[in-house]
Amino acid sequence: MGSLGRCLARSLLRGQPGPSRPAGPRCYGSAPPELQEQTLVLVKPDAVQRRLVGSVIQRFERRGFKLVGMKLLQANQGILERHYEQLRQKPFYPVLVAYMTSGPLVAMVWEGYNVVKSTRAMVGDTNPATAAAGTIRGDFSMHVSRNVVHASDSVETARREIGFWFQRDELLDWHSGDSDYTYGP
Ligand code: DAT
Ligand code: MG
Repeated sequence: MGSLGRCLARSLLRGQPGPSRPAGPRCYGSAPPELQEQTLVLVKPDAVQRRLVGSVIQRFERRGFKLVGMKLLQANQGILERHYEQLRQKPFYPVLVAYMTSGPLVAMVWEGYNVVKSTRAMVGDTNPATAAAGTIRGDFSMHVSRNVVHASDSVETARREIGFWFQRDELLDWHSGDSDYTYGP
């Protein structure tokens, strides 16, 4: 029986009384909500210019998170005004928007258990000078104005930001074959 058949069989079994859910591959549709947390990651224009896109993606893949949306685009002022609304009063805001619209960036949505918190830890401090070695900013950048990536800072912010950058039908609902090895029963 293929994995689709096994998933189907399990979801039928789940409806019956008896022992708890059998061990084995988890069916995507049955994944509990905490495994479906999502966050927005932007690979900023400096990182695209420096050919760092693959290195950033590799870190999230290695960690076990699942890529559910990705696109290359040149952002316009409108989307950046919404994305960085909280920073409008900051002195660096005009320069930040000019830089973020200056060239292509890669927008991605990553999914998994505690992905928002884990991603912030993987990205490191806003200022690369204080970002720990081993973090993306700590390994790939020097100055706060060119700190390689953006990552949502809370589950609620992630929900809002994903809505700015992606249409619902641009996010894929797919079963990741390695989930039996990255999550317990
Ligand atoms: P983070 O990206 O870690 O969530 P933030 O939301 O405070 O940090 O700021 C958003 C971005 O603004 C940050 O990634 C880089 C830029 N930025 C922040 N402080 C800055 C500063 N003092 N000078 C220039 N750019 C700055
Ligand atoms: Mg922020």
